[in-house]
Amino acid sequence: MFRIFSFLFAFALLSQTIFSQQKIQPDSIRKKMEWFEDAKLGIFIHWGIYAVNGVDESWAFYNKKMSWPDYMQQLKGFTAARYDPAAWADLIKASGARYTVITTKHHDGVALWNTKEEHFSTVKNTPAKRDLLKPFYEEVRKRGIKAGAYFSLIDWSHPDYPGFMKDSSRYKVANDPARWERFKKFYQSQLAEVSHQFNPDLFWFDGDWEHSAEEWESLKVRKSLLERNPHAIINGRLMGYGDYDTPEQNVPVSRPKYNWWELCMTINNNWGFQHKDTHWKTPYEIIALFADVVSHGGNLLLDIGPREDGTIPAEQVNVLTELGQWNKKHEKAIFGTRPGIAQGHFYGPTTLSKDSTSLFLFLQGQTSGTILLKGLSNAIKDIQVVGNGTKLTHKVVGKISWSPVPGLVYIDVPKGVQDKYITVLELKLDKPVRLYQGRGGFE
Ligand code: FHN
Repeated sequence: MFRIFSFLFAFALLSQTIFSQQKIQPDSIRKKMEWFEDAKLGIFIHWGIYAVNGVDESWAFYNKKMSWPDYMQQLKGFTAARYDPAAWADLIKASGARYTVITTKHHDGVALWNTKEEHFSTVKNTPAKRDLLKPFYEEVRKRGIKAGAYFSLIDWSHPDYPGFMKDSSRYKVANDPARWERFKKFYQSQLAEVSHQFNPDLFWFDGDWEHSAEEWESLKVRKSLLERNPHAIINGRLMGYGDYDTPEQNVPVSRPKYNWWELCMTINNNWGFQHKDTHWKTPYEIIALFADVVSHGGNLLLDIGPREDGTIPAEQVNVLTELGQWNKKHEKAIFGTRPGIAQGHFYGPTTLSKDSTSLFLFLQGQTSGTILLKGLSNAIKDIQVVGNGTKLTHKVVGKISWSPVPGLVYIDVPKGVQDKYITVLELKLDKPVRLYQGRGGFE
């Protein structure tokens, strides 16, 4: 009795936590989330004046690594002189990404479009002298890529925004509500500009942690964006009023509980361009993480940080290109798939086709030899190496004809069929996947 009570109590606590974070009922957004669920890969772009000196985007002055005036001096060096939005869009397309999200403004408050508000922008305050978003959105849309807008709620450069440095703020909302009202009006009109000028398919908020949902007026903001475009998707950083969860940098080790989620991750250690950061992940590492994310039902939003002149570092171009070639070869195992089977069945990432009659196994490194699959109740009709067509043989061992316990499946992976990065096997099943998770033996 005590155990049942403890279980119910723990369950109630857990649901309360989940529901207090996520205010939007999954069923009410299921339809509009379809493209997102199938998309799997997005390219994130952090572009701003921080690329001039290669310092932490906005955080450099907030964390007092440099003064705010010194940070803002970078406005003078931001030229976008070699910015080629068509080439950016080509690269994103080549990576296999189905959507992209670009910083319309980061926490430093510098807008990349021609804002009508009295505040910093690349148009008014930098030698670039132009709206950098419009041509980008046009180019990506021409290629059938969904267009997302990163928007920082925080604006540490705005005189009416409370937060400024890590150890000081301008004022407290409770002490000067009229000033906070002015800021809210300002940020909501900038957001309305983004919404009306670019009609993003996805709004990617950031920085909600500094204020409550009531202070930001999250619900009102959500409603106004959806009035303009009812199909727009809103990320989970609007104090509970978003559509999906956004872990950052760390790949979840088990499947998150949310219906939809997206891992945002850098290719080196920073979001924006930094000359000294050479800690690049390799294409293999990115592809392995990508397979892991998709296997857990998530999307990867992979970041690039262009230089101030608009050129993209060669290492980032290389990762996107290699990832794209791998995606092309393994398209059916990634895009439009559903999360795979639990780790106990197979120790590696897996995905399932939408009808779950194809099971895809992702083999780390240059795996060859015999691999094992446990608890698969289906008969396997056929096994092929994805993208090269080689048929593989397998055997089922230990099946007792009169018991529901399936046998162990051993698959032979010969040398020579391996992909340069991650090899994928497609197992065609007799019916939609059925898994056995009992304790084995005579049951
Ligand atoms: O503070 C930002 C950071 O600079 C970067 O933009 C990332 C991207 O997800 N988001 C914030 C922290 O969560």
